[in-house]
Amino acid sequence: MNLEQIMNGLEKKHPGEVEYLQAVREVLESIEEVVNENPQFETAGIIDRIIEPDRVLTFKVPWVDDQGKVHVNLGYRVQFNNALGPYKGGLRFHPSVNLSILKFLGFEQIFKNSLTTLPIGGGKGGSDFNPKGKSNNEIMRFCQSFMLELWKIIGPEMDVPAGDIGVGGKEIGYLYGMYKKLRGEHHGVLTGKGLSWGGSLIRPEATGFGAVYFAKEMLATKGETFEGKTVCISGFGNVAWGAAIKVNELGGKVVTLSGPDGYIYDPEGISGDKIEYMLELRASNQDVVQPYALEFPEAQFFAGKRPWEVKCDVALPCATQNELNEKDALKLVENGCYCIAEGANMPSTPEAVEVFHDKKVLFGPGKAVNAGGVATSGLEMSQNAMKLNWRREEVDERLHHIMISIHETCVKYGTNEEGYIDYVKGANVAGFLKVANAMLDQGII
Ligand code: NDP
Ligand code: 2IT
Repeated sequence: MNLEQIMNGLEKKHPGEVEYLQAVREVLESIEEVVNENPQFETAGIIDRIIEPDRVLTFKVPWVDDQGKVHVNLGYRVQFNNALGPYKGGLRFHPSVNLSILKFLGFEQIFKNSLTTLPIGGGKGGSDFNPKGKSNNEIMRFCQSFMLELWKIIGPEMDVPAGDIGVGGKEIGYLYGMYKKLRGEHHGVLTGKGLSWGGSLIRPEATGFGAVYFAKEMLATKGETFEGKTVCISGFGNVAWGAAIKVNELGGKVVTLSGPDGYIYDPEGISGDKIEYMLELRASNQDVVQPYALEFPEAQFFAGKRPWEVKCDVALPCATQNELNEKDALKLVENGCYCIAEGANMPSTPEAVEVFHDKKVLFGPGKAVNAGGVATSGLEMSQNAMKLNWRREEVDERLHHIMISIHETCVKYGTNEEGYIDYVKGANVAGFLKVANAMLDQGII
């Protein structure tokens, strides 16, 4: 496999799709060896086929605001690869959304979903719609208009969307309502549904819980636990919230959270009511964390900065892509942080990942660490298919086992001769092999 030739070709075909090209390069770099050892992959054109999505749907989403003004946003669904099962992956509503970001997320999702042990392929979608400051009625009208196009290409055995940034339980409800009306059927076409109409217990917490279960396994390789550890978290969304709850449960102390406006440092620890306050901040749709420091005066707000300058043992980036750069990575390690587990998708830049690997600290990439969210979506699909609901403990136990199993897989495929675990390599190689072998079995399609 000639990596540079493949990347040059891809750059020519998709100029400027920075995030997508970044994600493809990262995966190809770590699977190069295993591809070269398996000439059957080359013969079947696996790499050329896996790096391009099966199809991309782009559509316009017109909607009317509360003042009667018409707006038009762009909607997308990227169906990347369905070798292992129906396309599966979230919908992101954020003004930064473009095709490159959704292709990067869809590509990552293939390998993440493969790691979960469940039969799900990879996809992603979303819109450049900005939910910030919108009323519930505006969000509802937008979701309904979005679904008027999306419903044509999704279905419980075809493509099963879920939430991501800007898409939580409320949006899934509006999307599901419109789908049900159009299709005239009540089935598990979206995950993250409300509990009384097909949702699974633990799904809202699952990504954050899963990330902390994974980090717990990482710490265990050093004979350590979360007990007494200081933890920096970024973001204040769904993933950050779940992670903060679980870190507290395991005896750790969360001292930061962040938003686009800056970060909060709370030396007394973000626990109990303070975690629930995060939900209020998110629900306000205002995109700011500063009010936390007014509500809890022991906390400080640092405008326009990221939390990576705060001394900690464990860092959990849970906001968005490329939010932790080389300088941040050096600062974290210099301050004694030795375990970084990515709750978000690709939050660390390639240069930051290089720092973590050079300094031989524990570094878990998003596609392994945050796989608990989609894994629990998979469990929601199973419950929908069986038309029953598992108990909270049952879902949590399955999630916990899945995260332990993903960690074991990463260790198996990522441990080098010196005993250092390269979790990036482990996750990419294991995720890839399963999909590549399924593609071989299914012929050139
Ligand atoms: P939420 O919308 O609940 O929260 C996202 C957080 O990131 C918010 O704090 C948000 O603030 C912030 N954020 C988003 N974009 C930017 C940006 N460009 N710059 C700075 N901050 C930003 O989303 P989730 O918690 O669901 O998602 C967080 C991360 O976890 C994402 O990378 C997502 O892909 C990933 N993830 C989510 C899963 C899930 O099940 N929800 C599963 C696996 C991964 P704001 O909105 O104000 O900009
Ligand atoms: O990035 C992700 O894995 C998600 N946003 C969750 C996807 C899902 O289908 O639950």
